[in-house]
Amino acid sequence: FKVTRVQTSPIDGQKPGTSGLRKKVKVFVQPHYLQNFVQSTFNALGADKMKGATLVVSGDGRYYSKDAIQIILKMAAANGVRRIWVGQNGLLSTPAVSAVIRERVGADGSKANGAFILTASHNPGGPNEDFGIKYNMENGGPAPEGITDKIYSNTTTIKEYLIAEGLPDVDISKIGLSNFTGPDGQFDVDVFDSASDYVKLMKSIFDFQTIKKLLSSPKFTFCYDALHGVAGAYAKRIFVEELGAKESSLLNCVPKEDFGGGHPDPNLTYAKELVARMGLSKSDNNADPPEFGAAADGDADRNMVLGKRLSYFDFRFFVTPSDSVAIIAANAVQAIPYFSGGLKGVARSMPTSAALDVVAKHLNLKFFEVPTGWKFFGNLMDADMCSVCGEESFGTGSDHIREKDGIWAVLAWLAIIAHKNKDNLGGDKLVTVEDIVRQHWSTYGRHYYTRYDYENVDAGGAKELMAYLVKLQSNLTEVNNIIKGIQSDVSNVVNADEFEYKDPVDGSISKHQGIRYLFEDGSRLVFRLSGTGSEGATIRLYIEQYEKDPSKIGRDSQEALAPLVEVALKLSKMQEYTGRSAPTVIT
Ligand code: VG1
Ligand code: CO
Repeated sequence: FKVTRVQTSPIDGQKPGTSGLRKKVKVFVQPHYLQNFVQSTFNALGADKMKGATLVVSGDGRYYSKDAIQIILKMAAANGVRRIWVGQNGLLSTPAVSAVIRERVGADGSKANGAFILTASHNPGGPNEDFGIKYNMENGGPAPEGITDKIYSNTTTIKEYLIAEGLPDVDISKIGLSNFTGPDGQFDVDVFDSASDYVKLMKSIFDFQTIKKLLSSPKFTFCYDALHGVAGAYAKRIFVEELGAKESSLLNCVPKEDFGGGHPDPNLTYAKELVARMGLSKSDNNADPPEFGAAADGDADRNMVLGKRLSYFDFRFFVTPSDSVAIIAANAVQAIPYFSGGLKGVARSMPTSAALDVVAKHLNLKFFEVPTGWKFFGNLMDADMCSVCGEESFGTGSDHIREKDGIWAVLAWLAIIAHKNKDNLGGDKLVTVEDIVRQHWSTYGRHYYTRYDYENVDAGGAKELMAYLVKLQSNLTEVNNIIKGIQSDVSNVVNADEFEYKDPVDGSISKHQGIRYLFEDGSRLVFRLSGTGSEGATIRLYIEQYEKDPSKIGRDSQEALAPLVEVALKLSKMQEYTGRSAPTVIT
């Protein structure tokens, strides 16, 4: 092939958000759109770095991925990249990409320098929905802000991009190596099995034998919903082939370009089939719901964990992601061989509940609070300061890679359940997910928690709401007067700020990371604008209340939080600014 320079001009709006650039497919297919972003990334990393590099290119398999992969292959070849690794059919989960960068060694001893991940994560896919792209670095984690800022600034000045002319499309459905020759020498495309590196890593972290014993116990039933995302490419290998789960325990585990028309976001609203399988309510007459249910998002970095509930009005027991990371941290050393030497530290994103803080304090662990988005955890992990971390948005993970990891989180839960039942598999009743969570609450107290999302609201109104809340903060007396007028029995706001983070490793500062109202009793209200949407603005409101009294930890969370919710909505004038009387999604 030869290298052609294509003239182009800047296209507006290519600023990467919380996790890469996410737009409607219709935007991505515009002439030069993807090419501008990819060349801007190559330029941000530096021509020297790209010459001879090994890059991974793959993603969650959503619509437009296959075309995008061929374009990136040709641009990489033209920019002097030496070889590209592609998961079969272009499929690699986000955590698997991270694992491949860190662990995989090519036949010739090569290691990856970075990756383009093609995903819009939990956003729907298809010709009328979203596509996305992000770049991950040599440590396996998302590019830090220093790089994404450079990429964005390059997109505003770009004049040309390089593309290999005469390089044929590569058949990515077949495993194997293709060699090509260009002006700089050889260029290889290596199509490899999407699952094996990741499966190998999971087997080195967990004791698969113990988990297998649990899954084969007739008392334990299991269900996993991949929502037609890329987790399906791993679920059968891990849960069925390695751990012996029944095939019927897998739901929606065939990856689809449009996620079967669904919204691949593992929460109680969108993971409908799983929720139904777990038994919606007693009237559903689902006599035997599974003991344990879990789901993943499109790119398989998120997880939702549900347990069977046999107490009052509904069957399923929902584990809040904030509790999940706290419970994993509290049990990791005993239940997961990878952590048997102890935890280096733990971390959560700012809006995530303080359940993890309490565990860190009890266990005397280093603790960090970082802005939303996984890129902030990576530095801590590279510096050996953090082993387990999580976000309220169904993201949980550890320093085995530099992304959150949906299947790892499910394995962590299975390992904990197996550990708690290790002498009990023959007994009358297993220790359940619900037992584990309630036991945790009675030791550490409970953080009632909910998140209200107002999706795709008018961007102007959303900005005004945030500006109003920032201004209001300067006068706490007024804030407390307003609150007392709404609800007399909530405690006082003692502090309010816009969250700002100074990275303890590289000293970089991230500002405007969300508005916090902190109450005397530990309750919090947090307001943020989402950085992953593709249209309009999404406001996220996070509401949290801490309860230490064991006699008060068993309430329904929406009921317990109702007074604070009312305060949050009225204080922020939510309806006035957004025109919405109710959120789009409550988690
Ligand atoms: C959301 C979540 C955040 C998460 C991010 C990427 O971002 O709130 O916690 O890290 O999505 O997750 P935002 O800016 O929309 O609130 V994923 O699974 O979309 O890569
Ligand atoms: Co995701």
